[in-house]
Amino acid sequence: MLALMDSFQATIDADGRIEPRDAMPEGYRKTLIRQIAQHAHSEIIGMQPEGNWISRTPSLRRKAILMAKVQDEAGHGLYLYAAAETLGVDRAELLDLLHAGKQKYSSIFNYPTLTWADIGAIGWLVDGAAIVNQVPLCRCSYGPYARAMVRVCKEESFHQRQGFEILHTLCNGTEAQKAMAQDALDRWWWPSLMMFGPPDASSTHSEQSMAWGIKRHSNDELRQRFVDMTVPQADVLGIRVPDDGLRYDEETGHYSFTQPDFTELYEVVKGNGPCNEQRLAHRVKAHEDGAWVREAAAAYAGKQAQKKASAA
Ligand code: FAQ
Repeated sequence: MLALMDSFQATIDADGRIEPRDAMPEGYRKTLIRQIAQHAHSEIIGMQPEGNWISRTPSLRRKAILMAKVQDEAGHGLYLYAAAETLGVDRAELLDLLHAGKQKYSSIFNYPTLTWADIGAIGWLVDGAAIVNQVPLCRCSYGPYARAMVRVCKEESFHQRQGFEILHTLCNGTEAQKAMAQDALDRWWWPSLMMFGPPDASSTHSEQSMAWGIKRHSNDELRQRFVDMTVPQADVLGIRVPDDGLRYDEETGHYSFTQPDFTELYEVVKGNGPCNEQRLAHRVKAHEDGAWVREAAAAYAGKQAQKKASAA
């Protein structure tokens, strides 16, 4: 066993990939299950805030685009549950844990989408933050997670552009439309910064996850990267990031900015955000309503297996 663990460490040290059949410490396996499951749950719960606008898009073109985007998020959830299953868990088990409130999903999806501009803000800011967080995960030390991330990131960058384009249209429309875009930025800016997790000093998992090559950058490094990328985009839109402390530092080449109120993040993660109850109740109902589909698929697979066995 010691030799097997030596080979795990040697692979990590050489920046190689750990594959499902390789030996791995139990802590590594558990950390990956926690993070990948949380990520998968975020993708499927993340369909709800945007799904809320599919029947109310301003045009047929916008409806087709939004439906495709929401469907992509479902696909991301599926790749991620499949990646988690390579670690020896079952997706049904992970969903039960989500429904029982024992596994988390991203805090960001507990905020409401009040106007059409919020759909633009989700694409621009939330998918934008997701890209900043997930591009380094394409180099994660666990092979199946890293490979899933490559395709996810390609799709997320398309999502980010569609969100930006919605806001660009609004910002070049009437005064009322531009005000709607500003209001969306005002409400989504701080929750987007919180998506990167607690500050490094309070992050429980970062140090170990970075040593194992699961995370490549700390929460604060990625938050900074997101601010540096996004502020010039807000300038292009002609709307203002709601932070009086925002300054560009010529010397460092980075923006200094006000940190979000992390007590709000902890409250939302604990279940006290504006939409936590609604999101989970909707998810549980969708799961229960879909039981007959799962049962039918299992019955069909059983019949096919029987047919194959009797033909052999
Ligand atoms: N929300 O020690 P750390 C998307 C928890 S996908 C909720 O720093 P870690 C696509 C954390 O789990 C968005 N909980 O943790 C899309 C831990 O609690 P635990 C999801 C949070 O894991 C777009 C505790 O706090 N992306 O947006 C949050 O090292 C549009 C201590 O934190 C991913 O999941 C939070 N924001 O770093 C879909 C990416 N932050 O488990 C639809 C992969 C922290 O000990 C529409 N995940 N916590 O009970 C990651 O990169 C990491 O897991 C972090 C957290 C960075 C999220």
